[in-house]
Amino acid sequence: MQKICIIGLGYIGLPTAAVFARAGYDVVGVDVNKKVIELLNKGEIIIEENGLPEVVKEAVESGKLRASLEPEAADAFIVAVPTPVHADHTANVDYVVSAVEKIVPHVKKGDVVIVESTIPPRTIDDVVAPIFKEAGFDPEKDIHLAHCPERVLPGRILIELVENARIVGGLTPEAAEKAADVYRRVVTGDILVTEAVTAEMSKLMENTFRDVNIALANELSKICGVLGVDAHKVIELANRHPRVNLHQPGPGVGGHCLAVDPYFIVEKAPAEAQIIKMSRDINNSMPDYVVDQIVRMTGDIERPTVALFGLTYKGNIDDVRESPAIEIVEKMIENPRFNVRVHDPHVRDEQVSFPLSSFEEAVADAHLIVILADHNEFKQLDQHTLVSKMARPVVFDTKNCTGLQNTNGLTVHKIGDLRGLS
Ligand code: SAJ
Repeated sequence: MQKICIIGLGYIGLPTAAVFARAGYDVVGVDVNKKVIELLNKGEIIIEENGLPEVVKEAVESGKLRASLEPEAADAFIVAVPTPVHADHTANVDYVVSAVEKIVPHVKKGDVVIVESTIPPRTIDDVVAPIFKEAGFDPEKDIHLAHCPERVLPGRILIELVENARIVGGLTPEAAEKAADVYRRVVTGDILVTEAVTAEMSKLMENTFRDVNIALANELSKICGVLGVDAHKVIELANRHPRVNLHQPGPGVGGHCLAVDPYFIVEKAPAEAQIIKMSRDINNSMPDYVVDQIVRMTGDIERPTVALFGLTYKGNIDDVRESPAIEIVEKMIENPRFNVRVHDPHVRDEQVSFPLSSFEEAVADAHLIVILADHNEFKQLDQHTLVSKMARPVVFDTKNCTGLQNTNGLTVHKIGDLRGLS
């Protein structure tokens, strides 16, 4: 096994290509984006990821990594293209299908074909294998077909690609073993071999586990809002039990994984996937819940100035995909009752369709600041500055991250702790 062809040079495919090249494989990376190909062949990239520019540059300079618009013959093929969703939340596997169709003419008997893209359960069996069958292969005998889901966290991709345990699910046991061999040269974490459909379900359940648990925390926060209890204290105390791990409530669940993957299970077993579907609904209800609380907090003011802080789906990143904060901002801007200001030190103007304010502009004469992302900048907000600059010093912290206190003229409400609200 020497040469690997990787289809899709995005957040997963590119670091994978670079890490495999560093480990000694001859890697050709394939993408439909001409600019990505041209840049990569010069050792440059457009993706932001810790340490990646250096690893890519070295791999290209050593001759182990190059890029091409077309796939070519190799010993192993790895598909790492996005799986977008349709408007009804079902998975759109068109990119996976077209990537596989593109490699088929270059695949020979005995090659390994791995799909890393997140896919609904049974996609390898019911969608990918039939493409090879159609092309005259026996997918169980002629090739080694497997699903090996990626499970890295942006910011830590280069570390997690190597250190995380990997699940390798084969269409046959032999396929799983052959695919596992591809990773063994690179991965120091455990390699866990199984069937393709089990690997598909495992990946989806990792993110579903988090989504369902966050929904439970969000439901708890609503219940505590009604009962006059501090949900954060409840979580802190309950989590002292050795086998309990309640998650944190927030303004909703964003990103392109947790807010998306559970639907791939719902799509395949809608009657059975009850908790999973309900959890999605609960998490999706949070932006409206936040806006309802803002209305409560400002009901006595004619046209309150509300400063919304943080747009990204989680803290200290610049990614606004599927962000509940964006939904909240849009709902607030639509509502003529409010004078809305939006501030996020991690987001650039061209990423959003509404104007952004500096911290000073956003805070000046505001009646309420709403924290929607746990950026470090917001964890360090200065109590005195807020009290002196705001028209009415009230903060609604939906991420429970600021550490601001209900003292010295400041009022602090939190999702999960609305005891101060009449
Ligand atoms: N969130 C809460 N409460 C919590 C934890 C998270 O409201 O207690 C929210 C966050 O604010 C955010 C969302 O959930 O809006 C998702 O954030 P995250 O950090 O949990 O996950 P992602 O989407 O950045 O990355 C996940 C990871 N999966 C798991 O941790 C199981 C990552 O390892 C996967 O590689 C990635 O999904 C993926 O590609 O599937």
